[in-house]
Amino acid sequence: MSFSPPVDASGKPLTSNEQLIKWVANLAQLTKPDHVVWCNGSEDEKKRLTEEAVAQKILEPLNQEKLPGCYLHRSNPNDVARVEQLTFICTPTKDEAGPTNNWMDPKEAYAKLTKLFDGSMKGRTMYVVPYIMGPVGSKMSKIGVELTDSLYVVLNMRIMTRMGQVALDMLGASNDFNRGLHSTLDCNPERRYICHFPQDNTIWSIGSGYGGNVLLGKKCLALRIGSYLGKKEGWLAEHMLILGVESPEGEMTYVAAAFPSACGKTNFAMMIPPKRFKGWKIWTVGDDIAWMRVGEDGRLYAVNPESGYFGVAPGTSYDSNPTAMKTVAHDSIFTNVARTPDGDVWWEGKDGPIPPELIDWKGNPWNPKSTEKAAHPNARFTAPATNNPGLSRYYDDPAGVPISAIIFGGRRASTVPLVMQAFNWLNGVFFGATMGSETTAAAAGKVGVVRRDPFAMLPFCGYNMGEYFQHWIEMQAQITNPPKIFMVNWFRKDKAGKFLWPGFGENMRVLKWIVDRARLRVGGQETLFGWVPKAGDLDLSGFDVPPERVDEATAIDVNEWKIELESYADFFKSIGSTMPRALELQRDLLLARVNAMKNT
Ligand code: OXD
Ligand code: MN
Repeated sequence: MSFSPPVDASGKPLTSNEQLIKWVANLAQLTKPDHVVWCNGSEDEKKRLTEEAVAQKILEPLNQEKLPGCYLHRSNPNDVARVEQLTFICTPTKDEAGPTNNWMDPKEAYAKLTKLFDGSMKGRTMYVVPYIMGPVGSKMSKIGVELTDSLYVVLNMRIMTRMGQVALDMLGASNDFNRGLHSTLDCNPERRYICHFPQDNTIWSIGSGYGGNVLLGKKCLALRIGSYLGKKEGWLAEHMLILGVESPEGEMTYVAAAFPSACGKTNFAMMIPPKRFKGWKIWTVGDDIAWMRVGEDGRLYAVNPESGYFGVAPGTSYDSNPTAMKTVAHDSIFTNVARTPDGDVWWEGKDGPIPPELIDWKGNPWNPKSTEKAAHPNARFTAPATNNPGLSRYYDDPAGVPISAIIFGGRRASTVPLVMQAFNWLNGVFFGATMGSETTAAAAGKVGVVRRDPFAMLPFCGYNMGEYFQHWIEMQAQITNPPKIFMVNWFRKDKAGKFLWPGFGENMRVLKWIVDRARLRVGGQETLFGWVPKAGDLDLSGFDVPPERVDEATAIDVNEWKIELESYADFFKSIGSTMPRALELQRDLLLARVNAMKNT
């Protein structure tokens, strides 16, 4: 095998970056592929690789009239989701990874995985996938190169990142790139590891072919390594959507929001305001990840490092998210959805009647009497951002968009009001650090148990969680013109267990209050825990929910909050010695106030 500088299919050199070429050569020597193919990201290359994927039965063409440019992939049934128990942060000491991460000694991890990678690509092709996370040419962007033996990964990375020559050009001769190595190996959970080496800006992933385990730009680089780099370099890598709210007068306000999985982040990022909000428009900048830096004007600016959506298909419909349905209608890859006899896709919660016969996600015949789901609950679509009819025209802006409000949310049946604004930055960090969500029937274990998921980053923070909290606290010194911080809860229930708030497009009413608060032009009611809208502050015109229910959704119950605050004690303790005192004192102060109130 030759390791001379790479050329593309037409013989044109792709790069002369010696460090990169040497690194690829070393890993090719280890993994021993039959061929090494450097990807340039061109349309021709996409066509050729897609044809190869079809020939190898990695992709199945769908009905090209109904879904032009769309393909179906069925993963190994043992490989359908991120594997948190097999995801490791490999830092010199365990304390650097902290109590919320699995830790492995870097020497041990390299030794163990080197054995597994040895010869892992024999008989296969190694694809060299250079990519940019973030807009081309932005100082907020980062470059990665993923070496993979999976065509599925290449074609997904092509959608999810700015991939190919553009990344090599931006990298130039620099050695500053994330080094990613991935092999599907034999897709055996016994030999599956997702290892991050933050100090080396390196990710090694083996034994899986699915989503967040293998599309290394996404959770691995943009969040785990990204959060580590953010701490080191003074910025924030967050599990947040970014959207722009445009008023009928053309005023634009940008908001970033963190919600744990299954709380409707993609829906919120693509929201269609209800009829009452004629002339209002929501523009999507991103649906999953935000990288935020302080600009010269002291404001926080955000870019979406991704260039596509890797969204959960089940539950997505013209009813719940018409924008997403339009976005996935062409040039998209569907993973583990069901297929109709005429080559359309289907999943539970899609519009229209349930088809009488389908091929399920495992490739078996399915009918409505079948006891198993037709689509896997974590079935996904991979769609280019540019397909989104509501894509912000600033989504690709190297400067990012200025953030006026940050929202933290969770799924809570009680206690947490529909919306509440923090008094100040530290109080907002406290909101983020204490975020929680109730387990649903979809997950194994007891239903309705609150799980703490600070900043929705529990599985994605690449270093010690207490130090991450501290980093958020310290960022205040840099952000002289900070966004306002809010907490929301669309999922509060009444005593009969019914949702008090309809959610979806109606969330625009809450968003409008948030925008108006951020712009200091609407009232609010001070409570012990933050500002909430008082009667008349929320725009409820044309709303068919009775006002008493809105009052119930926005109410603060001091007794519930006492239990809530007390419940933080164990969680804070579990963070250990890095838990910032400032956040513990926030809790103590609130509890003291609650107790004082109860005694009066
Ligand atoms: C995702 C996740 O896939 O958060 O975005 O799990
Ligand atoms: Mn996510």
